[in-house]
Amino acid sequence: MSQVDTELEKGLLAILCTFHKYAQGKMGDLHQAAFQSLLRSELCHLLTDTEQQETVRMVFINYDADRNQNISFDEYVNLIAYILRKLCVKHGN
Ligand SMILES: [Ca+2]
Repeated sequence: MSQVDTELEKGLLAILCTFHKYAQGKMGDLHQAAFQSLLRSELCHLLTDTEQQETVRMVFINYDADRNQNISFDEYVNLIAYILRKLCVKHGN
């Protein structure tokens, strides 16, 4: 890969690296506990109630589109897209 140095490229790599930091299992997906750790540690300023087990469970259920009890990279990207849309609205765009 060529040198990555723009803010957007750094942000995109941070999204990818954060997923892999927490991903476990054969498929490299996020189990519920790992997903919870990711939300609590990495998204606690953008998502509310990340300390609440029930809130995290509901987010997990909402984004586990294929209901296999794991969050795949594509499902994680859907959550990231949701957060980005929320930020866009918040900032009036
Ligand atoms: Ca899934």
